[in-house]
Amino acid sequence: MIEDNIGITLSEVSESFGLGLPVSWEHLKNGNINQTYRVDVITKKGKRAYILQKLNSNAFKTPQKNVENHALITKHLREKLKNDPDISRKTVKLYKTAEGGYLYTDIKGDYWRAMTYIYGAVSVNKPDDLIMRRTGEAFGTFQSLLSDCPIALLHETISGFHDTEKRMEALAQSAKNDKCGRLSEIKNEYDLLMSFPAYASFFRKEYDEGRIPLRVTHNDTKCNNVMFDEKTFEPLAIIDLDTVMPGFAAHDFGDALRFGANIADEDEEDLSKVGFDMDMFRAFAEGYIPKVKDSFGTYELETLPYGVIAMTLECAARFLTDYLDGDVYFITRKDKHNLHRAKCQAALLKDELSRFNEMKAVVREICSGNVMRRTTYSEPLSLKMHV
Ligand code: GN1
Ligand code: MG
Repeated sequence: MIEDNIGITLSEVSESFGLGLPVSWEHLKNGNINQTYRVDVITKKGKRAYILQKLNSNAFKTPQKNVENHALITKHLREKLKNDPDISRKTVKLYKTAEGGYLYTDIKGDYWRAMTYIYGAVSVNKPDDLIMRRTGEAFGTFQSLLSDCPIALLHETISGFHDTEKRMEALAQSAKNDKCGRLSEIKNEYDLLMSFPAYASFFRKEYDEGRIPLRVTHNDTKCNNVMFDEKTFEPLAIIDLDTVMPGFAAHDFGDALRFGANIADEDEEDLSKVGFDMDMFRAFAEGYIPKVKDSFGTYELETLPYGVIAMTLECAARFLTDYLDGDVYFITRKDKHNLHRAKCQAALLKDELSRFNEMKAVVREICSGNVMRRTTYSEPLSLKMHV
């Protein structure tokens, strides 16, 4: 929902970052948490676009940590990409206010930041196999470029963000409270999600027992968080760095597939349309694994498919929790939106579980270099229709 007087607020924010007065603006509606706008200002060199973003202070309690993480990651990436002629489109710069901070607080107390607008770039909501492969390459490259980023300097912007067990406990608590009287509507999904405690605890145990490391991970690896060149569909930059934190690589792998390998949309109401596409799984894995293979141990690579199950279970639980709590976290765009999202993720989870052994076999095949069947990729031009 666009708030009243947003044009005035955007002007004030834009000026406070020294960008000038916007002559036009557009609300970009991809995200479920923050509010994002493109503003156009007139400069001596002509019209220039920037991204202004209002941080969701319910999700992000300490916005200063978000911008500090963002600045740290960007500095690290810029150092790695310093010889790349297209560096300005491959990293997202944060602008400073006259006071020297990365945040501006408006009259209502909301926090804003200003960032680079990447020219000649698009994001994709419904990927095809080529986009999935390139999304895999992009997140694999991101992972590998950040492998030596000082993890101890990163803040936890949301505590326990991908602590799946904690998410399941929160769901159980919300069901117990049932403060909106919605529990009876979600009983089947609730019982289904609660029946997989071993998947919910899998990564915590693997880490506790020293079998997998913490890495700098993105934690929100939907394909629409990759910007692609609008002509070649080569990946440019990874955006939405709010949840870059110490985490498990398999969660990044899994979340990308939860979103991108679902044949249907994330909130599809017709559950007969929901399903997990193994060709998309293979395409993403063929992009991602070669980029990380040398730095991950064999065991860590084998855990990647568990990330798909854990992230789908967790996301279903989060949507269901928010439905029970009265839709207080995710932006909702239609009636019972969180309920539809949760049902869709639960249906996807069932299909993923039936494909789990196949997922493991594909990962093993790619890791061994002994590829039995490679995805044949679509032509880049056909992608236009998915944007
Ligand atoms: C949120 O706002 P967006 O779309 O980038 C959420 C993710 C969920 C996703 C589900 C900070 O991401 O964790 O997977 O919605 N981000 C946060 O679409 O909670
Ligand atoms: Mg996000």
